[in-house]
Amino acid sequence: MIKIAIQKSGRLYEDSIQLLKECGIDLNNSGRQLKARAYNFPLEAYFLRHDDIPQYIADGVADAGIVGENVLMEKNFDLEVMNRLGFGRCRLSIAIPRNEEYNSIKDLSGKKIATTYSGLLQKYLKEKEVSCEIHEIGGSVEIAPGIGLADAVCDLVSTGSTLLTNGLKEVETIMESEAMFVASKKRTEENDLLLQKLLLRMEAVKKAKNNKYILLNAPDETLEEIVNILPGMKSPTIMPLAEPGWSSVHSVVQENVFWDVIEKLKALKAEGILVIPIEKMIL
Ligand code: PRT
Repeated sequence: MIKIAIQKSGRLYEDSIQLLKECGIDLNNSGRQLKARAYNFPLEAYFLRHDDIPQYIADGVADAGIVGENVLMEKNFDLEVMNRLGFGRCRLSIAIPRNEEYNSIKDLSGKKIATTYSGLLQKYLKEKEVSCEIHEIGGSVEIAPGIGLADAVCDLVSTGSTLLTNGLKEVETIMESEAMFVASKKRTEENDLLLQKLLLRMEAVKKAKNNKYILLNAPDETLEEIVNILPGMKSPTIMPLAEPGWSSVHSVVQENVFWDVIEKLKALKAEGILVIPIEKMIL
């Protein structure tokens, strides 16, 4: 049985549960207990406060878990990063009152900055050779300048609307963050085998999200060029159509180059292009 730590409630909860579901793992968590067994995989989930998760994993109480990169970097835990999960994306930024002029980081010199991420902020300021007063607070960082507690803030930003509402503007980005699947270095060999099974599923789910299945019809004279821009997993499937001189091509295209590829296919006289989401992709 592997023990996986997941945020109890908050920004990473839904996506974490959804990811496990897509990996074929259904948790018996109807009443939001602190612990839940999976019906169909030897896995037990612990629902914890996000900030506590790295410590539980480092101590070997949980074998692995899902946690924001920002918290891992701030607390510098000795954990193994198994997979970057692509959700919970945000950035740790410094922000100042919107009406203040800002030219460079030197403008922060001597200022008081409120944050819950004093470790990362301190490291950043040291690298930039700027000296500031860091005021560590537990939450609601963004109101600090408005109530006279600090001149600037260093906090997580995703849409930027919290900064906007509080009359602040982002001036420096310290790091970009996303949720990560991390494992304890104290895990047993037996649990590592289960973890590898889970990782294979996670990878299949992630790859499927990053790729689309594509079907199209093309005249035979452009097939060779189409094959070159549609490499697929090994190579595309090509089948002749009932109409002489035409073929059907099936392949897989990465999401990040999708529209570029479509434009090239159109230029090569491809027609009837169908794009289908992939549920799982196992290489
Ligand atoms: O579970 P626990 O209560 O202990 O933890 P928590 O309160 O820190 O959890 P939560 O759910 O707020 O954050 C968990 C993790 O989600 C963070 O450590 C990040 O890795 C990630 N994450 C992603 C975020 C955000 N986006 C985010 N926008 N965490 C917090 N915010 C906050 C930010 O602090 C600010 O108050 O949202 C506000 C800004 O959002 P925008 O959209 O207005 O810019």
